Amino acid sequence: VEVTRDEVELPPPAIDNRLTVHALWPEIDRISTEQLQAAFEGVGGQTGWQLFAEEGDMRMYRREVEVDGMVMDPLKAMHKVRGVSAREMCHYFFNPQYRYEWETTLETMNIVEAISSDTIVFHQTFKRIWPASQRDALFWSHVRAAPQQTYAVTNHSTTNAEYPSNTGACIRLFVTVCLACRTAWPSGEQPTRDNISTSIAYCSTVNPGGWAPAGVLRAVYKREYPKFLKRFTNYVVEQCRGKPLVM
Ligand code: 16C
Repeated sequence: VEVTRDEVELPPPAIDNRLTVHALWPEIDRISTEQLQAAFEGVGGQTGWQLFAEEGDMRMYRREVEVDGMVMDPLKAMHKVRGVSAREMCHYFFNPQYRYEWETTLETMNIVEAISSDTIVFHQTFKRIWPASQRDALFWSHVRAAPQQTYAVTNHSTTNAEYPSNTGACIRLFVTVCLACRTAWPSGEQPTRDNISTSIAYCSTVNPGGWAPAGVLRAVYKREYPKFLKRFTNYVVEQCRGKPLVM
């Protein structure tokens, strides 16, 4: 069997055993499992999610949460994309070599620790939101396969003595993000680019880590989250065009 370069780099279908011996493994496994489970839970009825953006198949919901006057609104977005698989989606979201091409909030990205083929620790700085101070984040990122043609990437803040927080110009923010994707196609058929569709659930909670004006912050995320999800999904569709489908 000939394996193309792209296939080699795609997220592995099983957990990399270099991860399971790492000190972060119990936390990574627990949070990734919780996030993936919550990602596909509904948003209707008494769940408290309020719709704030809608375009085509994309819907974005938030819950208003403030702690000591700081906005920490959880976000949940649902989308559906045709012609690309869950594995391909997660490949482009996880892999640092593509990040500057779709991530518009980014100023810098550094790999702090490459733990395994499915787990990397990143340090990122973000564009400044006036009039707040610039932010940075230090987080692990883990990609995994799950039953029912599902792949998910979970990002969650961590600490590292070599990357202390709040020492320079940046205030450290805290994130928990999950991009969960599930691919379906008509029963009785083989999956192809023409008949697959991938359901996406993107969940994000950002704790700004220090003072930032609530009104500005809500206005920024209402604009930036839809922009991110549209741009990222279009980017993956473009990247996959004309390439063999990888499930
Ligand atoms: O999930 C996304 N990206 C991943 C790979 O980078 C990763 C990143 C998570 C960080 C999310 C926090 C981003 C804070 C950006 C603040 C600066 C925005 C400036 C834009 C204006 C020019 O999981 C995709 C992330 C899409 C982020 C959309 C923006 C969300 C803003 C939330 C409020 C942040 C509070 C900042 C306090 C000043």
